[in-house]
Amino acid sequence: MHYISHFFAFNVTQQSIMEAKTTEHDETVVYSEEWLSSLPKAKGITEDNTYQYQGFWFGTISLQGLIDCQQHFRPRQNDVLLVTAPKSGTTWMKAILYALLHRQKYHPQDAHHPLRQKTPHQLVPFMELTKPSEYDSLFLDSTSRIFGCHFPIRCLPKSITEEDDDGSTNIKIVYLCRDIKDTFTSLFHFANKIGDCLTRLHYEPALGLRSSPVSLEEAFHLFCKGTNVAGPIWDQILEYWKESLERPNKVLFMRYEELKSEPHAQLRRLARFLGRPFSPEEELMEMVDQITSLCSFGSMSKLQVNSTGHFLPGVSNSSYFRNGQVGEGNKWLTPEMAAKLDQITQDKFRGSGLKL
Ligand code: PAP
Repeated sequence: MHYISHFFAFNVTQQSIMEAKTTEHDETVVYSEEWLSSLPKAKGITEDNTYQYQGFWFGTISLQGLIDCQQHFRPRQNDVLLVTAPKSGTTWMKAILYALLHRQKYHPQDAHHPLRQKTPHQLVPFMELTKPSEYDSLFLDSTSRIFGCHFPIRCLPKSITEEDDDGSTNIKIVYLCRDIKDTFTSLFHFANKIGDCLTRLHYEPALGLRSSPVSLEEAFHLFCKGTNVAGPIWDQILEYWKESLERPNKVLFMRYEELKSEPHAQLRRLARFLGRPFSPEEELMEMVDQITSLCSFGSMSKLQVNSTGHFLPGVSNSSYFRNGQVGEGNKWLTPEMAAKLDQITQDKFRGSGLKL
């Protein structure tokens, strides 16, 4: 058994990444208050407390979901796992994946398309929020199970990361990241929406979510320290980047900004990776454009299901749709904050070939 639980937030080296890839998960861990209290603990941004496990920081719910996943998840052929750091475009990519993989059954222009009735988070559940007993039952009417999560690659069970003997892979991983300053800005706003919402609803803080607003300065400090969910964000991104270079058939590395600037090209790239390229007939009937339109910010954010209610107790669905712009970080951060994030990003990614 090998743990990397005391990994230092700003110290991911090439060697540690290689080590992490061989990390064995402790099958005997039992999620409990006692076990939590054995882990390093720190303030989070969206959570009151986060806990460090295998080198990354998690809220209580995500940690419970992770342990369940490590111990009970068994992949099936055609499964897809979407991984993101929080606020990198998860909701958007969930919608795209759902529309793409179900396009035969549900035409994107269908007025009763599931994406017009349910939030992307209901159709593509977070692994963090899914009980082992639901791994199959949530997908009874579907051949493809699509899950989302914020788990670092080193934390995924081998059943997900390893390939079959013949080199084929039974679960594909789509990794989406976003400009770090924009991700932070989005996270900061989201954290304060949660605070708002919880106070309004007098919601019991059962999910461990923040119960009061956080200042820009404090959120920034915690983000740089890396004690937010799936933080340090740079380490999560870097590990998936390296894996995508080593195993391009297993991990597809995507960027929010590219999805914005060239949605059609990125959608085709995604479809090819998933083994579901658009046929000439589909191209002719402009299926790519129809999926892009259905999943666009303008279309999704206006739907009643996304602008009212809450799929997660105490968190309004509308808080997943702020404005979906590129470059917001430069508007909200002071020049010093922006420069600091740029510097950390540059230092962390140096030599990796990755630029964000
Ligand atoms: P999550 O990781 O907690 O699920 P996530 O969906 O990644 O959250 O973050 C929401 C962000 O994605 C918001 O960004 P913003 O705060 O900068 O506005 C949200 O607006 C954006 N977003 C949601 N849906 C879309 C979409 N269809 N197109 C573009 N951006 C979107």
